[in-house]
Amino acid sequence: MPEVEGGAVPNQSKGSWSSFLKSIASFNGDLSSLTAPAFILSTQSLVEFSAYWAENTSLFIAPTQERDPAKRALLVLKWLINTLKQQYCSRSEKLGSEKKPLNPFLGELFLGSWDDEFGQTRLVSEQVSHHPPVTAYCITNDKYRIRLQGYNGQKASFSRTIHVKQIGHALLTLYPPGSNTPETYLITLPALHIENLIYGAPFVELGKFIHIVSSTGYVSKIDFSGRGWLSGKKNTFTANLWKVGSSEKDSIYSADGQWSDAFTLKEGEGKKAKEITTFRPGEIKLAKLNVASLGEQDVFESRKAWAHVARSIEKGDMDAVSHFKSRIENAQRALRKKEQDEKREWQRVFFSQANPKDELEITFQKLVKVITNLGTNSWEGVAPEKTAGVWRYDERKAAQANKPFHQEGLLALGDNADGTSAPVSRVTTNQG
Ligand code: HC3
Repeated sequence: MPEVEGGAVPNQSKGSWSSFLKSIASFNGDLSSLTAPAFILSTQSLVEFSAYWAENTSLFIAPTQERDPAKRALLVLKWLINTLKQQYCSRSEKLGSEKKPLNPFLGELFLGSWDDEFGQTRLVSEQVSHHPPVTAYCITNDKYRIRLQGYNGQKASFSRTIHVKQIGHALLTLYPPGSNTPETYLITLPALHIENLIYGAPFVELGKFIHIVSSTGYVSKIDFSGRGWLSGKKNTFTANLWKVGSSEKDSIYSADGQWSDAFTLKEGEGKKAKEITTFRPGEIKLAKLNVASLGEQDVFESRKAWAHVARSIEKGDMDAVSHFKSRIENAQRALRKKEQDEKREWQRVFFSQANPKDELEITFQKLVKVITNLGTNSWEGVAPEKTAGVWRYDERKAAQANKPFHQEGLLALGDNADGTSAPVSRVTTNQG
């Protein structure tokens, strides 16, 4: 890895950025083990990222209003392409670069809701595993009878830059107008890599492809090509939607363009395709996510739990950052030890392991087969050994979920119940 080439790296951080780049070149694939300089640290934890799936509430609920199954599948594709800008560009656009998010601790929660003309869309995001790190989420709009749930972990490697494979998948379940029979869409997750590291202003580019397969018999494939060979434009993609049994060449719909800027939806495929509409994700109105104030949050809720760390990052006080991180990490270690001694497992508040007998799982297995039969995939959408299981939203648990979410309370974060700080026994942190 060459030396820092200036760009966005503050003068006083050039040395630490250079060391960071060197450490990346030899890292072991565990993104949380990277020690990054203060200017590139985010105050936001990865559990918050689940919100990107449904900030465009109008597009999220749109398929529930469409009677034609092929058009419904197209609306799902349109919603998904539109989420990509939020998922993969919004932080760079807002903060000038992709920062290093906080690594969620086991049991960390991010809860919120979008309350707008489409009613309430509720978000629940929970860190269900720490080794390996896995975040599960569920987003539900009861009024429009639609739910997205999923989970993901990341596996990173280094070759010229950081490459990240996402392990996990998402499941969208909805009811077509007037129907009480649910339909399900299985969504795979894109591979990504980090560009522009050397200049200290990293951003994400997507690679390879993803699929959406539906229980109604449609398949969509989105191919990502980064900066297009022909157009030279970033974040380019092509997408096709076809009926299972026919082929991509006989697509009913297609789309191409830039997922971060403008793309065109078409009827048919290739030269014969007829333009339907051109879409600009940047023009979509995003709903505001309502999150409880810090005073109202449970100690396991992300922004409350990381408040000291976030404030220290904002102040650029790295000693305080590592002090407060160590406090959480040490408390977490103590909890894990206690669980081991008492031979019990940490209780997840909203999620459980999938039950293979559930209707959703039977549908899921059929959709997995559809993807496998496409023969294009070496996806890790179901690799239970890499995600500590297959995680699903558990209605029964959720109905009982009340604050305080865990009896361990403040102790889980290294604070005493009276609000004083527990001593930091070992100041070793692998975050930051
Ligand atoms: C790779 C990533 C963490 C994972 C982020 C994920 C895959 C999380 C799930 C969301 O649905 C989508 C998503 C978007 C962005 C992904 C992050 C981009 C950068 C971050 C690395 C851990 C940071 C590497 C450090 C640095 C300084 C190079 O940015």
